[in-house]
Amino acid sequence: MKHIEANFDGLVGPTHNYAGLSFGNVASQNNANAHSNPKSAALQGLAKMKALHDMGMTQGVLAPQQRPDLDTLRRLGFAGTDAQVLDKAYREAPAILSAAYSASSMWTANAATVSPSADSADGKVHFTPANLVNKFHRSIEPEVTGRILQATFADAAHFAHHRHLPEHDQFGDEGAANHTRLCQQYGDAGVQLFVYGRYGFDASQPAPKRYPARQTREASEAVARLHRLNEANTVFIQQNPEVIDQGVFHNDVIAVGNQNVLFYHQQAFLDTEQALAETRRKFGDHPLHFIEVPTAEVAVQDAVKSYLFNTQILTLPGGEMAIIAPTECQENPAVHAYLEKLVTLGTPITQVHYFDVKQSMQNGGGPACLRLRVALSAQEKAAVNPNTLMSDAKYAELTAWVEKHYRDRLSAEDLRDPQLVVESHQALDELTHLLGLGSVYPFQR
Ligand code: SUG
Repeated sequence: MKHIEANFDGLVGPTHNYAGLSFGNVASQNNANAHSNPKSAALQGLAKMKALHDMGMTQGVLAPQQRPDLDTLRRLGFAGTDAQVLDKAYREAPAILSAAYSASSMWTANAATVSPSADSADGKVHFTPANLVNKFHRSIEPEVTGRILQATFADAAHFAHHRHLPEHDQFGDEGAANHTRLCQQYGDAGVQLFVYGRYGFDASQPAPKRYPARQTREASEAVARLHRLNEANTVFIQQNPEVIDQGVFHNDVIAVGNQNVLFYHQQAFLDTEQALAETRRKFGDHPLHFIEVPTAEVAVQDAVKSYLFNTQILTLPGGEMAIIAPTECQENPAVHAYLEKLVTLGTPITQVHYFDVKQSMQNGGGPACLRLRVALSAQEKAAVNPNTLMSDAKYAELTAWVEKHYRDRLSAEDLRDPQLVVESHQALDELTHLLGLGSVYPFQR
């Protein structure tokens, strides 16, 4: 039976803005208060999805969150009509208002951790939404993320959905951004690599000093337990705290895997030798490619600026692997030279395709942040909500929907405009029909 890996990209929401909300994420901090262009952000995302669909990949769409999150603003004491709530928050706490408006759910690599059925003891595909507790604007995502995932993967015969982990920093969980799966073919049992930034319950262990480590080991272990994985098919690897302090806020900024390829920077992990030896042992006696990028060729700073590792590695229908990279990789001389060379090295990766996702990149989200991978059997794929799958018609529909509803410029001041709430709700209400999701948003309940 043929198994595939689908990419479910986050559709950029109508309130995409730059608010400098993510301490430790250099791009987010550098672009704080720049003007954003939600329309072009959403169209850039859709163009990437359509291109992957055209390459013969299975491509899905995950709906954005309802923003602004007025319930959260009210919970924080901003009272009155919607317009009054916005106005008070704008005057008294503009940073909280921007958080309530953030379109950060577009980075669906952080939506959840997903384990395919081939690895789980009960033969189901498991989903655990990430609690994202390290950043307030992201901590308000998991409830609705869970609903969107359930509406997309509804069939309980195939899909198991878990509640997000307890909302505390000791269980900080950032989802698939710190998780990658190695396997031969997608339907074969694989090895899941859980990469964490620190221990939540043992302060004597190494940890970064400048920027936060968002993922804890205990959170990774809890997700592996929930997903019914076992010792033989999991490896827990600590990220190098020094690179977190240089802006590597998720492991997917410094490493990415696909099938039998792990592509990573020399400085990515705390104890690389041990991590790779354990991975190789658990992977078994099959070809496995560790592609290590040396610091001498690409410095960590260049990796962070260009997002060389926040690329998608795809297995194309013909069996070759392609890298989907942001255009920033083309513009960075060291990174571009490395990629030109990589495709000639005799590894499974033979192609590089560049995409303009600048609107997302300026908030620290590359091609890989924008997608959640879900490996599926033919039967499981048939059980996915068909309205969420990309097709020529779906692309045309969603593009027209963006053109109709989205603004092409948002500044911090625009966030006090009550009309933006009305516009966003109208857009999202229509979207739930286009994607056949039912009433997933608070304003629809
Ligand atoms: O969580 N940026 C996101 C970027 C997430 C990237 N995801 C992965 N690497 N998988 C974050 O830091 C910025 C929002 C702002 O500043 O307006 C933001 O949330």
